[in-house]
Amino acid sequence: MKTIEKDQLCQRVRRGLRAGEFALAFQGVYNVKTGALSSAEALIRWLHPEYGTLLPDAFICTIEDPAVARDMTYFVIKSVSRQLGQWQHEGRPVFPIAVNVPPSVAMSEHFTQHVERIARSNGITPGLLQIELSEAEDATRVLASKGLMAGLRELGVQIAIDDFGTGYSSLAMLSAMNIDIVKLAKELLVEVPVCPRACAVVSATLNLLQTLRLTVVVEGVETESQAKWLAQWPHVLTQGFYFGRPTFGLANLPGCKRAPVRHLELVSA
Ligand code: G
Ligand code: MN
Repeated sequence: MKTIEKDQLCQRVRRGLRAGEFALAFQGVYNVKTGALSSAEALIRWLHPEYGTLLPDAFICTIEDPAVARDMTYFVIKSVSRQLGQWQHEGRPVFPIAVNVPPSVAMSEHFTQHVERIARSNGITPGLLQIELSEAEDATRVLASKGLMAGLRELGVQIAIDDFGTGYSSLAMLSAMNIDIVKLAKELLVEVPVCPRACAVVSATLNLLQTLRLTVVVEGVETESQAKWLAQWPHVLTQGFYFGRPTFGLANLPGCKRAPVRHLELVSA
């Protein structure tokens, strides 16, 4: 995309964020064996006045712009916190929700304080938020930032590495002590369980992550045969079309009425 066009799209996205044109879809994360809901991921959608509902592919290139990255991330954190606060206020069982945060935003000044303030002002404990770091080059720098990680961990915020196994994500990241969750890239699962080589890659990775006692979410689970194969690792969590597609509104999330799986401290505003 030419620079001028991209600048215009960036400005249009920021205007759309202010104008309420963006909304969140939620996709559940389920225990592979029991099917119980464990958490969810917030996925942004643009309800474009002319083009209808747009998936991130259509506008995610704008996230390279620091202002878009900041505005979009805080929009998502605020919206998730508000919906969880409302959900909890209605007396429903709450569960953690993951937000995708570009490493540059996670490393920006006062990020931890902003997360805490947004959560508490909506009446939820910050521990209900999970931060997903995409497999970008600078994710490693976030993990190496002791001050940032300590601050987030004190709040009870869990850190996930997204799309593990593709792009910039490396095995070296796993030796960082401060990751809680690893999300396996959906690309790894495409030929499972049909192709023995694909199965060997996933199986070795799951064994390693189990040894490290990390929570694992396998993404892109689309078929029953994939789910059955993954159930060899009974603690594995899964996210994908087989268990549930992204849906608007927490109430439409399959299995949400049977949460919670975890007991978290409930706080008031
Ligand atoms: O990079 P990240 O893991 O955040 O991307 C999640 C994206 O993957 C979402 O846009 C979601 O719609 C998509 N997705 C979720 N489940 C599946 C699935 O089972 N198969 C495929 N192909 N895509 C999925
Ligand atoms: Mn993600």
